[in-house]
Amino acid sequence: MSTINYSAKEIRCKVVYYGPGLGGKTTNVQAIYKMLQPHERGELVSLSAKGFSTGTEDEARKTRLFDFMPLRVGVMQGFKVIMHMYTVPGEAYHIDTRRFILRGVDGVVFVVDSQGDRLEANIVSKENLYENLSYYRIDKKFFPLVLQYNKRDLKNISPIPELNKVLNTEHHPFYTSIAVEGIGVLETLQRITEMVLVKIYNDLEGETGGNIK
Ligand SMILES: Nc1nc2c(ncn2[C@@H]2O[C@H](COP(=O)(O)OP(=O)(O)OP(=O)(O)O)[C@@H](O)[C@H]2O)c(=O)[nH]1
Ligand SMILES: [Mg+2]
Repeated sequence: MSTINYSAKEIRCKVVYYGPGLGGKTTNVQAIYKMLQPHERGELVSLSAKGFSTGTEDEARKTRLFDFMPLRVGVMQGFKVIMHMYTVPGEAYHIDTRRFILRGVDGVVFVVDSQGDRLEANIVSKENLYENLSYYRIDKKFFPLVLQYNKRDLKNISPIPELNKVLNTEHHPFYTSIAVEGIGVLETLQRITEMVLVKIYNDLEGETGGNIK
């Protein structure tokens, strides 16, 4: 849920990058961190398995709690808008952490791992997202959600129409990406930002009868 601070003239909102383990959520946030100027974003805090894991490099990369980065996304009706970006740990067993991170969410980017052998993991993760949105009584019909079909550089990927058929029956906006190269990352971010801002604006207008100031 976005918060509005009238004296500071500031709106804060929350976007969560969701999806199966090792799909590319953290890579998205890292790419955004690199591509934006320091005055557009704060520091990136990553709580990964590094230091806890004795396994492979991928094991060490896995998000243990979350990644967090604040972004300055612009001004709306004279209010400065700050977006708090989070990623969840995609690994199936982090079920409680994912629910906790979703609390108060304003929008979600669902990062799909396009590899054919990850289809089932994508489906399970999307179902888990919907369960958690229901838990917070979020009406999925009006909720800002963007899909990102990631890892399009790999050979063993499913075609987009196939992915859409299985993972996007609700016709959410979708983007293709190669997050490791920063391709498609800012486009995805821009779209979810627009959708969240429109939703906040409409909600505020509803609450204030059109008199947001
Ligand atoms: N080839 C390729 N690899 C990618 C791409 N995006 C991410 N990766 C790789 O996929 C692996 C996992 O990426 P992460 O960003 O850590 O995945 P995650 O979704 O945050 O994973 P969890 O934290 O476990 O949920 C890393 O080795 C990345 O370099 C991509 O577009 N193409
Ligand atoms: Mg991660």
